[in-house]
Amino acid sequence: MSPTTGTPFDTWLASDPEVARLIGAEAEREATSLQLIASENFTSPAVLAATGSIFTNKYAEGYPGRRYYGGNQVVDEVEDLARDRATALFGADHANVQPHAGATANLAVYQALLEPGDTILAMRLDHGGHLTHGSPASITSKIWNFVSYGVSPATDDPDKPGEVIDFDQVADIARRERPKLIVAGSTAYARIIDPHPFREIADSVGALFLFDAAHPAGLVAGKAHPSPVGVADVVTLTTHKTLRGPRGGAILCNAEHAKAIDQAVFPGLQGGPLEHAIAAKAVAFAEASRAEFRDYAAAVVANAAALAGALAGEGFRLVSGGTENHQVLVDLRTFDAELTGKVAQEVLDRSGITCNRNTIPDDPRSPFVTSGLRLGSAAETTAGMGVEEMGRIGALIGETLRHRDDEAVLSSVRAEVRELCASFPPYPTLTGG
Ligand code: DSN
Repeated sequence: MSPTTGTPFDTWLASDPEVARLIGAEAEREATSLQLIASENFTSPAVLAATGSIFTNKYAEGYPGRRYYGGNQVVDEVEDLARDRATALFGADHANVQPHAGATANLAVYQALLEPGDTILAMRLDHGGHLTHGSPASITSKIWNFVSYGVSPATDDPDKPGEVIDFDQVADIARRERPKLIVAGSTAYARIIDPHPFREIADSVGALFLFDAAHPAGLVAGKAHPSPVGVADVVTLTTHKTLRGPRGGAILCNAEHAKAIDQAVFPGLQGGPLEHAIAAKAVAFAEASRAEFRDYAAAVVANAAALAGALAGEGFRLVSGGTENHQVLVDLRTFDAELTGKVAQEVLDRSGITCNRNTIPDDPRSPFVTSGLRLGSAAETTAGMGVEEMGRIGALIGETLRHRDDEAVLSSVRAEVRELCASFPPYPTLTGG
């Protein structure tokens, strides 16, 4: 049953049975398999409703009170609401809620603060950085000069396993390269990122400091992680990962950079804002300001730790020895030297366990193949799973990968996954589950 069942969407979609069928099929997939991609979540029905609202009809180039088209009285109210809720939630001076994605938000910040050719110091992609942190495949590396820092080497000491951001290295490279901007943040890093050492290093070389909080935004909002707001000059986020809102981005900054950031987003980079997504961002910011969201953020972290513990028990090596956020980064090589991330992802998919392959620090395999898997607890925590279920999921992952050529085992795991998911439907109020 689709999450739109019983809502007006269901009636409206009757005119397009093909798309209606696909929405139903995706709803079925999401409800009957485990969603462990660290950058995904299940939004609330309210976020879904706002995303599907008639704000999608309206052109609104510009900002509240300064639009290029008429008829924006209501849109102005909704965008102001989203901005006010974002600044209140994160304690920021200014919010721009128009970026279509986290990647666009980062591009806008570079454009606002830098000149083409300026040097940016950011995290290495193969150590957990993002494409917009200077990947050769990204436009960012064609416009700006990126230099990168990484994590420390892995050790055999369980008390100091390494693979954490090496601040001595960050400081050394900053002194040598004199970047105009230092970027903190990652897509595959299971530890808390403390903004303060980055601030000190940035100040020591006269650099600006961007904290890309795409992944931990919800953990920051839910007070499970330290806030970079007020420490970094600018903070970018995505609204759809741990923050549990609609797909999109946002930028928070101090008053000094507000005008430049706004101009960089529009007209610098984007045209008309997606006001239906902005309405949904407003809903998500309000939801994340409630007391329950703090419980949620704490549960996300506890669940990731439980999943990490279960996976370690199955014989997997965990990059950095464990987790302090919503992610677990698994090195498959100790479990099975022949097993690649690509094969593991595909086999787990067949068992109903959805995750993504990921490079691990200094991965000998290509980014398309990889030696690692990235898993996340944000979505299934929303569905109501707890540490007990995470233990069961860790065991199911071990069983699947240990017997990956045995169809009977894969079918039996698939059945167990269905049973587990049936007890934790992501949209119980809409599907009657
Ligand atoms: N694709 C996002 C992630 O999975 O982390 C980053 O852009």
